[in-house]
Amino acid sequence: MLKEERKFAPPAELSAHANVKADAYERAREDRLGFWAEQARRLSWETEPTETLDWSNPPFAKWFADGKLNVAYNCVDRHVEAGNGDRVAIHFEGEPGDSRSITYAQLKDEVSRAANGLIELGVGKGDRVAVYLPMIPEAVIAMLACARIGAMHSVVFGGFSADAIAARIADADAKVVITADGGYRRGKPSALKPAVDAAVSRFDTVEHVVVVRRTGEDTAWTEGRDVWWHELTERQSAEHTPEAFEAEQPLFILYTSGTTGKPKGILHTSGGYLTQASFTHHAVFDLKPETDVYWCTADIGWVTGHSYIVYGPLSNGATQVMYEGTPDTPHQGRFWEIVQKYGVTILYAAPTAIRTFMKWGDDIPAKFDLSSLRVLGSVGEPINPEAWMWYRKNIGHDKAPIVDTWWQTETGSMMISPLPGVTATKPGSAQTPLPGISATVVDDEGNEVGNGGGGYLVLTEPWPSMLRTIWGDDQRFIDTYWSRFEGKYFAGDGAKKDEDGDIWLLGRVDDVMLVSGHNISTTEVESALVSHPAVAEAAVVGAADQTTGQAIVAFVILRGSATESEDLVAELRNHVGATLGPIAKPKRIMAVAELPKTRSGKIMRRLLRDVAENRELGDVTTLTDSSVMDLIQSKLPASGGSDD
Ligand code: 6R9
Repeated sequence: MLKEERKFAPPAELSAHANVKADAYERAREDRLGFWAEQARRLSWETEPTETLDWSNPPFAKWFADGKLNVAYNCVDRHVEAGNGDRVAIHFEGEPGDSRSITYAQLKDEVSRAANGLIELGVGKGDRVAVYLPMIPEAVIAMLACARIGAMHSVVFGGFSADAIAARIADADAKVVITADGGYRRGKPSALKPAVDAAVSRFDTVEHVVVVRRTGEDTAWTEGRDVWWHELTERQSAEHTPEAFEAEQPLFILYTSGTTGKPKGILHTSGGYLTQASFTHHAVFDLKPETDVYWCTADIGWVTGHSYIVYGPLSNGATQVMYEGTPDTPHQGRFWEIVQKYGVTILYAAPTAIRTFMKWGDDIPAKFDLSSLRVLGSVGEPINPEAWMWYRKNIGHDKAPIVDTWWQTETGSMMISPLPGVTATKPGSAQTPLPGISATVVDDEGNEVGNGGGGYLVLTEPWPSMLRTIWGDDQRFIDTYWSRFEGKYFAGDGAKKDEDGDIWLLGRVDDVMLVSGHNISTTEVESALVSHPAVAEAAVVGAADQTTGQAIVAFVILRGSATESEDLVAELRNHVGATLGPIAKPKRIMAVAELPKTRSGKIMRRLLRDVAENRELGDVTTLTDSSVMDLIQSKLPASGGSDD
């Protein structure tokens, strides 16, 4: 087990004025449902709910079932009605350097026009709308317009292939697709509509494709089906009266493949989802809407973009930054330049980005004024202690607390995380279930492990923003999440509890390696590698091995000045051996320039396993950049590492 002794107390000033203090844990423990009923009152309901949870038919939950609300009203109109119409909702920063700030009053008009536009196209309550857009404000507006009229959005990552779009359109039976001519990525316009055209041509069920003009490049056009977003919305009224829907009205479907298998359409509904997204955003980031400038760098097509760009921050009346492009365009300091420009106070990013910044070097963020930052967040993967410390020192200047937030598409919102004004944080640990959340670690038989023990992460009580099912497949919902351990939600992640009972995430259980009868977590070996000064990022997999069952194969990205050599490989192996014990020493270590990642930055170890075992690559449709795999494969001798 990796040992971590460091601990950082919350800043006194932040603690004194924290939105949520230590007593919240106590209150939630005493009366969990009462606690959530109280959080639901953060929202504006047309009909206040009197019921909190209906768990009479597990695992199908209903939260706040007799309440009625409009999600878009909660994210937009009510802030205008409260006198905050002039507050900026979104500072948009385009990759080429164009920028535009949208106030809540303007957002209300835009969302209303878009809602009226969708109605004109025949979209109504319960219909599905696929959204395939770059990171531009229209993505937020489109999602809220759907919510406003009770239609469900299904956002597909901009950049997925035509096949991936088609599979998602078909599964959800979407009747309208909202896309753009393109977006800017890495300094160039990158077309989006051709992939939509290719996907949509396979169905006769898609009635309209609405196209936002972003790049102005020539775009093929299907008369009668295609509609320009600006033409559609400009002819609409900016008035639209939001109808209140039942709390369990479906809000969206979001497909997750995780890192394996056929995508699952995760279904989220309205009242419970918004309650927890709003509460966690308020609690975990300590957002003060009057003074904070919040920035979540996630893509809108990832659940993090849904809950922490759209629904959480907007329901809380936040001012936020939205950035279209990549962190290295036009230079590797782009993120820090944006923090400086807008005086960003709260930053939420993924470990993969943080490790990349670490690789690029400390001198880059050092050139910018980052003194406005007061809370830093991490999400998407376990953050290695080394990357955590780098983030704290070079971005947070040793003062901003880091909140490592564990959650999933399925959980809808954050579940395990420090509270910045309460928790003494530990590098690499997500630590404690949030108030109102019940999570623990169990062994193979489903028995809770004691402190110091390891096993599987489970959630033991329902929570408001839980997925309600897998779209069209209740049985798969039951099988995937509720069958492994009786009465408990199986998250699919390995975890351990340290001596204080704090939770450490150890990676997906599908990725756990079995070496000579020992379970070894990918996260721990990767963290040990990253703690060596020559390594910026690492991915390890278990590859079939005749003597040990599986052998550990490591792919590493070296830091700026380091170069691959036999000596370095030997040193890294010994370093892992010294940190974790000889059993965890990788059998092979290869330096690579890039690792295969999903669009949300998760390493696709499954593909690395294919490489390490000399197999043909499995499904690569959710990979950000498929050329990465060619590079990695070209490094391997034809015999690969496998003994087969
Ligand atoms: C929000 C999101 C979910 C999986 C999850 C876990 C990993 C996310 C993490 C983390 C360790 C964290 N994960 N946050 N692991 N520490 N703070 O990422 O949703 O894309 O559905 O992925 O991501 O493995 O099970 P999603």
